[in-house]
Amino acid sequence: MFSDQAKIVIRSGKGGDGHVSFRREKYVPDGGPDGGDGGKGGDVYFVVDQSVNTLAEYRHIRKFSAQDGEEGKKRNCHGKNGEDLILKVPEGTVVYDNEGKVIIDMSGETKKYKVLTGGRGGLGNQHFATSTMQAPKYAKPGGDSKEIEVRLELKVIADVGLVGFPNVGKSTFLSRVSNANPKIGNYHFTTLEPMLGVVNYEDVPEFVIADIPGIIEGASEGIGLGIQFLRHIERTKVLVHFVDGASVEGRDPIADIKAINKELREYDPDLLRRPQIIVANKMDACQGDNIDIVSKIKDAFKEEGYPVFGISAVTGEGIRELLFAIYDARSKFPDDITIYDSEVDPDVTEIIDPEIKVYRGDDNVFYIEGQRIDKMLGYTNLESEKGFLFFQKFIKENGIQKKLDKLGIEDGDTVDVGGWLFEYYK
Ligand SMILES: Nc1nc2c(ncn2[C@@H]2O[C@H](COP(=O)(O)OP(=O)(O)OP(=O)(O)O)[C@@H](O)[C@H]2O)c(=O)[nH]1
Ligand SMILES: [Mg+2]
Repeated sequence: MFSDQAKIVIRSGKGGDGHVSFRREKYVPDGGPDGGDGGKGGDVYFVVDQSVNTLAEYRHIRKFSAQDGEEGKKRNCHGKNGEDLILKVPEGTVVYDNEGKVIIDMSGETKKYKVLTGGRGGLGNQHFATSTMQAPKYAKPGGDSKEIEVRLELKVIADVGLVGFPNVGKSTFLSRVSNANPKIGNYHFTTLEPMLGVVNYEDVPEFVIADIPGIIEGASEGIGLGIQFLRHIERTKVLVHFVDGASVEGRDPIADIKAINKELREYDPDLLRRPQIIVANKMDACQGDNIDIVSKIKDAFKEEGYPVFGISAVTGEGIRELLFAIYDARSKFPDDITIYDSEVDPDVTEIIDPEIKVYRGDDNVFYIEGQRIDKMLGYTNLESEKGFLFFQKFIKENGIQKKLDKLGIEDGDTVDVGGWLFEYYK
């Protein structure tokens, strides 16, 4: 199992209901309303945490919920707010909705993002006393919680990606030049998961290298481990392409380079547009025809103009020079990485009826208009408690409430509903 993808369900907390109660005091036969407000439901956040490197913790648990708000209580007591849910993810995690649209890319400046807002706490009946309605038996229910399924995908952010056939010495190189400690073995697909390392080698400046599992012909059709790991190098600036210069397994390095580049192109033609450095590894084991393999590769790729280096990851030959060349190629690249734009905001409920318009006017009044609104007002008496209740429900169920929230409405603001003016209270 690989820990770079996970599907989870997230849920914000429901708002606590407002409470209906009346003061009971000695000698006071009919106390006024004293029902407290419900607490707000918890929000759901994604937060980048440098100590988290994989999405492993999201593979075993499927559902993550923020806490619900508590109901309001007697004597004007406010219910407790639900606790927020903080989901820690590694930098470079992209969050998608279940249609594959990007919700947020946790990269670059984005370190914390609120995906779902908890329901508002409902107002207790203490707020609803008016001169004509002194004993309101009505309190507002808490705002709904929201539950969605999301897919998390980690697209590692490294400066440099190592690509190549299995067993050519990519991991040996990474272990030699960085702090990483990858598994090395004389067999194919020793590396099963991408690994990052920070270069720590003599006087070479630091940069980050990603070692990914080996690629073989047909990987783009799913052969071997497939090309799914290429997403980890989508955002790298330089590709370092390893081949076995000594042909230990009898392979032809030039044919191998062509084969891997074909797979890269199938995955994303952009990958071939970035700087690529060819490394003929295992030079310590070169014999016969392979001794001048570096110049042979250079000749074969004259057109592409790839720089070619002969090294030995085992003896260290050629490594320092190679690292400086990689560092130079990387430095020429601007420092910004691809950051995916958000395409959807699951926090906003779409207004069900496209005819209903909700907007904030220049006069700072919030307007709710449309044929259906006029119709609703036609059969609803807003001055009666029942009518008002119905109206509240209508606003909520049609997504208008959420839209008002998103527009930044606050207590005391004026709302114009089809010509009727209200003061807004949540
Ligand atoms: N002679 C020689 N052997 C090497 C050199 N570099 C790596 N090897 C050997 O080649 C084998 C494969 O090395 P790895 O680093 O695991 O290769 P890899 O490319 O990461 O392989 P996968 O993870 O399977 O894709 C191991 O037995 C290494 O000891 C080298 O420079 N010279
Ligand atoms: Mg490896």
